Amino acid sequence: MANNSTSVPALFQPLTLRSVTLRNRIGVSPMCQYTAEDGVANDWHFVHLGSRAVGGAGLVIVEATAVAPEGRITPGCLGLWSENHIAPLARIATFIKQHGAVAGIQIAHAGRKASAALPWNGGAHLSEAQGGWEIIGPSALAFGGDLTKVPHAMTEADLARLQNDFVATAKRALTAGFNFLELHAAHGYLFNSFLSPLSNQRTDKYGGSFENRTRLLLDTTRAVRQVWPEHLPLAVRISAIDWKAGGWQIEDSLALVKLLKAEGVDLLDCSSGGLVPDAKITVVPGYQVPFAEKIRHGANILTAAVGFITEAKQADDIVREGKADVVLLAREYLRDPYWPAHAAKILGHKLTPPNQYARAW
Ligand code: 531
Repeated sequence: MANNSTSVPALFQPLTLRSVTLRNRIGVSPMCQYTAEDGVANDWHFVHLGSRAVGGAGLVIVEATAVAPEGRITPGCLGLWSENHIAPLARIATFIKQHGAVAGIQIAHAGRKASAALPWNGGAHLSEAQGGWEIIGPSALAFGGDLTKVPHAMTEADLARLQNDFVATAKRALTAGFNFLELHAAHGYLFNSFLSPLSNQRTDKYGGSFENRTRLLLDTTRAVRQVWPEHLPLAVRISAIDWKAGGWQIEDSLALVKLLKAEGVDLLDCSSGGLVPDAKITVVPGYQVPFAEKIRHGANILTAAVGFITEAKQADDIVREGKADVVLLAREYLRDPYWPAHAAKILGHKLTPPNQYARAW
């Protein structure tokens, strides 16, 4: 098949976000590696992320990277709360870009889900004696299950500090050379826990009404947008629904996303769940794609679909049918760093391999 714009599969068509062009619609979803020390990236992160750029991804997003030490999910999570964190991330961002991908980073605060053990050590909350720390959240309500610690309800001073931490971290991400920034507002972490009435029982201007529960995320997005350059794209990941009666629903997401768009958010990364341990989720292939589709059409914004996307045709259909603009692969990318090359073959498309691999692709 001729390699021109009419015959290039939707999955392999470029996408321009502000001044940045993704060579295709395939992204590496931010995936925790639990392998940092004091938040500092190392050779594991370099190889993990670098090999996926070499493998043909259009976008490589560095895992949830904490804006403050107490915002890490586990002691092994990445951070960017100090100048010392910049250099090893800069090496990674440079390599990703050298190999033709957009270098993204997701910045995050884990809120009441912070201070947990590594997953391969059980993932339960760690006491201070075990190397854990005090946690914060909207209200003094524990997540539940193995995450039994009760967060300290944030004061106005804590909220101001949090916003400053996001702004300072966004600036450091820019210094490190990233050209795509994502705010993590999903999966029950700090922003998500403010959004949902199940975790936010505040009675001040950050709790109660929809307007109050969305205030922290919207104020922080506005502050970050002011320091994140106009020519670079900003994304937000949300949990489109809590999968729980009385919780955050898709209509809430639509209303929030319209407001985020007005603050200069370019791409909405649509996940779900993670807010409460007893959510009833039916996980089937592409189970979150309908959220990306509803938000794309209902809020008129570019979306990324994530969650159980594994097959080339499935991914191509999502983009071609206008359900999402980008597909983010997570677990499938842990199995196959060369997924784009394999998908291209299946879809009858020719990728330009790196020179070093040209005789094999
Ligand atoms: C998986 C997850 C997906 C959907 C809901 C809850 C959890 N995650 C996401 C993570 C870390 C570990 C597992 C993050 O978002 C940082």
